[in-house]
Amino acid sequence: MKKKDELGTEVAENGESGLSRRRFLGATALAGAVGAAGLGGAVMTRESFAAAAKEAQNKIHVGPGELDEYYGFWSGGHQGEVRVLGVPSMREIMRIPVFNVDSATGWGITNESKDILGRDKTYLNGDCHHPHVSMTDGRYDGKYLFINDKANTRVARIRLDIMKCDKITHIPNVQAIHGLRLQKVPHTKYVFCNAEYMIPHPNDGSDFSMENSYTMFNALDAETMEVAWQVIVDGNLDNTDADYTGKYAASTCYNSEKATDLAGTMRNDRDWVVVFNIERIEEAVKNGDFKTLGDSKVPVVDGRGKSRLTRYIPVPKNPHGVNTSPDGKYFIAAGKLSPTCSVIAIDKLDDVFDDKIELRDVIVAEPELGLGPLHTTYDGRGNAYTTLFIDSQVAKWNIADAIKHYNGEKVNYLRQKLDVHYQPGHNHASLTESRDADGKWLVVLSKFSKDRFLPVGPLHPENDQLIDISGEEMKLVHDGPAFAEPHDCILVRRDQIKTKKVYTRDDPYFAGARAQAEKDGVTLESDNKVIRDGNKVRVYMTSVAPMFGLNEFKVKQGDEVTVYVTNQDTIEDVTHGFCMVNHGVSMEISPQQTSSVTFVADRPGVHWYYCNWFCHALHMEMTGRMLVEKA
Ligand code: K7E
Ligand code: CUA
Ligand code: CA
Repeated sequence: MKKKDELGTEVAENGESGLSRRRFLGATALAGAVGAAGLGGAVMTRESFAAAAKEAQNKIHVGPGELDEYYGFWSGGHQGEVRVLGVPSMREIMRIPVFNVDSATGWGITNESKDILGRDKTYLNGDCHHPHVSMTDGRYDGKYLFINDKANTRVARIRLDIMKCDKITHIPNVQAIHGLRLQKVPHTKYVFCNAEYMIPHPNDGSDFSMENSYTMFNALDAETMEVAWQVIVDGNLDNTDADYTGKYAASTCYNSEKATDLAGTMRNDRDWVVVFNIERIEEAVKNGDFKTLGDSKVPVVDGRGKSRLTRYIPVPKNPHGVNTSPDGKYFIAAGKLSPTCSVIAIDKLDDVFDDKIELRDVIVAEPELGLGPLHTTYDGRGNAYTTLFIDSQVAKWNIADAIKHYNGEKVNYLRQKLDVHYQPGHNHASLTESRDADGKWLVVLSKFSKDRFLPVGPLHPENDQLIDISGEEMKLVHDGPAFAEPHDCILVRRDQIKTKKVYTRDDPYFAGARAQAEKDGVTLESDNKVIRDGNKVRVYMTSVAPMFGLNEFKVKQGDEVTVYVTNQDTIEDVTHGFCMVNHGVSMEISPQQTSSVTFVADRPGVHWYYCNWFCHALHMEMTGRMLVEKA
């Protein structure tokens, strides 16, 4: 006999499922749950939390002139950028354009950015999920930040000394890079990234069947940003993380069914976490035990079935996040359609790869936490914090107690459940992905904000909530609206990042401009010259507040004009801009930087250009004229 629970899920009367009546969810229950959270109850919640928030507000107050304790790097979701916030104030400090086009800095407009974005394949959109900071010996080294682009199958690197994107790699042979994590130990040699969707090979329209489709786990060399190798897997790939020995990475798969429809992806009660043996993969590549696909030269190894390179650990059900505990002991996979998390003991992986134990023997706990567990983060004191999407909560639980409970001891591993607003995806505790996890702050990235902010029409911001986890009890202290849609963020201690105040003149960021100037016999730092090269015209000019080195230059209609501007100012914060009116041309030139932009002077007449970053009392007067002669 069946009855229905409050979400409309059919459950067994006797509850003998081994877990609870809320065991597994179907799509109908999911839809109902999200809808329910959208109805009443929210006002009560808001009021009760307001009191608690008051109490903790002193803690997050960063007064005028004071600095935040942490850098927070937020992915900009399908807006395509990375944002820099200060934590705990949650103030947005900077935006780093990556896969988008940015009018202020000229990203996507300048030659420097186009060279990075790629001249042959240019997209105007991106979809960032997972920002991660490079590591040395399991600690953030502050050198780079990496981010995925699910929309166009790319991975980008940001130089943290200047907070600009300096490399973008398009991953061949796959579609949709989703999960991304870095090798932590001995240092970030590899960027691991999951391609989510299975495609046929070759994908040339000759075969649309799923039987011949597969996807791959990818490793990029973090320095060259070239793809080092790819591993063919069974099923699809969702999220990933790496361990603290450098030997293993693990990825979740929610589509072990190889389904192309929603119901199909939920058919199996268990999918899996696939564990990659990095040493064995490197060995196979070294021994030439690989193939290549299409035009790509990337070594492709086969990790399917009973491969030596992988192990498929069965876990319930459509698992999503996988997160390594900062003590290096566990990969913890969130069950999504199961109310559980699966705790994988990393020190048992050697044995499972040597076939000394069964696949499920690596599971040392599977605590039941609530509905829709998506991601887990850690405080460095043995506690885990798992987001419950459907329950709109964060569950704090103790890993050691969960293991005892799994072994039959009567202990309660659950410490607290806190309501969040609403429907959280990732959560992220300070320094949680490193050995330095300090258990001070928890950011919960909620997908829905409903009544939390002034209404702005049908499209709502997301709500990034800051929670104080320094004590026994989690306390909500701040609501932070965010534009579409920061899946994840990372918090780094402020002393772990060292930025430049002005550019150094030998910066590789504008090496291309320097090379061209040398060919033209031009010194970027001092010359103001116009070089004609057929119908190509290169205009070199300096800028010092509040003047451009050239207040006019002359070209012919139809010329392809490249303007190079070098900012001679050495004073921190004196950034100039270059905007050519009615030409779609705009760019940033920070102190000691050179920037360049190319456009066609297609209309005769006078065309004014001006500085568009406020630099001086006479900033308005920082202008010039492009004089275009009729062809
Ligand atoms: Cu859960 Cu792309 Cu990490 Cu969204 S992912 S939430
Ligand atoms: Cu230079 Cu404003
Ligand atoms: Ca599934």
